[in-house]
Amino acid sequence: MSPRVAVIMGSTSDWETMEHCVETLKTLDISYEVRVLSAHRTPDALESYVEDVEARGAQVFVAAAGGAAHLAGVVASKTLRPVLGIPMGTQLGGLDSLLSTVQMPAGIPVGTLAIGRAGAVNAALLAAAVLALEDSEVAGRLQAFRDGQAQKI
Ligand code: RP5
Repeated sequence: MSPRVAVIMGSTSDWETMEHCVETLKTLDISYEVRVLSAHRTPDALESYVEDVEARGAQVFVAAAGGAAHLAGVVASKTLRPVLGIPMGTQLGGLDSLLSTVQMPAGIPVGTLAIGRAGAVNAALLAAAVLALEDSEVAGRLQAFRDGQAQKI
């Protein structure tokens, strides 16, 4: 099955947070692919991957990075698909990553979520909402997720 959501993180050290994104995509039965690629350590591989996974059907990108976090912005520069950025809380409580991800200059947007686990979960839910615009089955599963959440409170 081709991945509808491409999840990219800058380091394996981001996985502890990003597994919450993947778990949420699994809960919603949305196909995904995960890669560790860095805007500064593997820039050529990152560019190739964005092109390749988009050609294979990815509709939404999720990009997570910490520190001087330019990963989401670089991904966004290479695709017209929506890019959701998640700041990792590795240093300075994640404020460095938050500002690096959210403060994109006008012209290349990154939809930035909260720092850490909340952002990871919400990126999956927001990706689902994008897909749900043209997929009523995903919309139904997203509604069921919301209903279940309301029951649990
Ligand atoms: C970023 O630097 C990664 O996204 C990670 O959040 C941070 C630290 O990476 P490691 O030094 O743990 O590989 O590029």
